[in-house]
Amino acid sequence: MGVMFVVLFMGFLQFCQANKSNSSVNVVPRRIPYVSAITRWKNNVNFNKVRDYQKEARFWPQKESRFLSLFTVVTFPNGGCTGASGDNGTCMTARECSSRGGSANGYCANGFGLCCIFMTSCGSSTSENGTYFVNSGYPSTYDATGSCELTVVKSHPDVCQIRLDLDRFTIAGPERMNHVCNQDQFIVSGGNPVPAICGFNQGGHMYIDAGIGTTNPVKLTFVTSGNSFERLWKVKVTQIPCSTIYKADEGCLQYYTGVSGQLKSFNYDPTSGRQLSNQDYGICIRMERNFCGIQYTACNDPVNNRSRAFTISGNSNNPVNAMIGSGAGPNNCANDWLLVPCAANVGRIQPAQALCTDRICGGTFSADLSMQASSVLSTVKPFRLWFHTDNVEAPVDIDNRGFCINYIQQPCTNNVI
Ligand SMILES: [Ca+2]
Repeated sequence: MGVMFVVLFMGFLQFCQANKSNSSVNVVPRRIPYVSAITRWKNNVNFNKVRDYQKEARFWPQKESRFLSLFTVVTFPNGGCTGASGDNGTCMTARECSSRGGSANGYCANGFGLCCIFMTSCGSSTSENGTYFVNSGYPSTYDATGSCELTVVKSHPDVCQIRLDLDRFTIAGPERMNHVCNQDQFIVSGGNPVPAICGFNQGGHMYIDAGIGTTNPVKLTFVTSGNSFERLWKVKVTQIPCSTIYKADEGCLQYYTGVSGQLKSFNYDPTSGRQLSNQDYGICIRMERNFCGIQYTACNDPVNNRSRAFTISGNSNNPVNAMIGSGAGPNNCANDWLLVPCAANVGRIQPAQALCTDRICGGTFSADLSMQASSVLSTVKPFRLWFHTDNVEAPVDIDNRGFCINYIQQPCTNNVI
């Protein structure tokens, strides 16, 4: 009975210690199964986990191993967890969660820790990795005018990117004539230039360059104005240290990994989504090992008879051919375009196979001037696309949806190098 009490008591001390340090960046499991170091920690006298651990192991190796077997039972990592609600949080003690402004949402670490979720709204500031930025009144919708801002402060000077996951994102869309976001807008400031977006963007993401070292904070702002509209947003804010392998490549607003996937322009929806004006950004796809090319194909459009999965210029209420190149003629892409480096249609017959184009626009996805959609191959490395739109649509460009494109990387062979 006495041993049990000692085990539980020491376990409790260790549990507290495991959460003492702010380690949302480095999620190494903590194992601190020794006694005198804990006493030092308790008294707050020069406690240093690594140093003291090594000292203990050096002077009392047998004692060390004996206590290891007793105390490892309460070891738990102070890392990521999934709360009962499905949201992501950080595993910590109830006290620490409360003092850092989070809310406990289910257990983690076999019940020794609580999954602490950070959720905040207008007018606040956060330095917690994984904070959710939600509309006022969330999970109810918000229907009022105003400006709702979150200030994101780096959790550590080593953080150099911020990833935004648009888990919920419904605000008013762009106006009908020129597709400009002039009612509601989502604005990111303080990092690299990011185009303002609006409309429906659930499932989308953005990477914000936060600079190196201690820099000005990044600000996320939802501006809501104009007509009554049921707005809803929940943006997950993840802080990414420079040294991690999951950092996006430089200059990529969007960054995809994996051999295959799907890319969509903001506010894409085949039924009613309007392509946003004033866009200018890079979309990057990580080159997977042993893949040398990438093939793009317009997504299926389950709604329209003639696919609107790639409608960037022209009046897409009528069939519009693919347009290519950067000149100023009617079949060129001077204003709005998706840049696919040295794109060529898959299966094109020689000798034209060697020809390639860069900008694609119009109402059909193809690297040729054609009414027939085609898969398009690019072997320029790294794999990147650029999307650009100006601030004019009407009267030439009408009801364009933007793009939805599936990609699949192509293995290195004699034909794809
Ligand atoms: Ca335009």
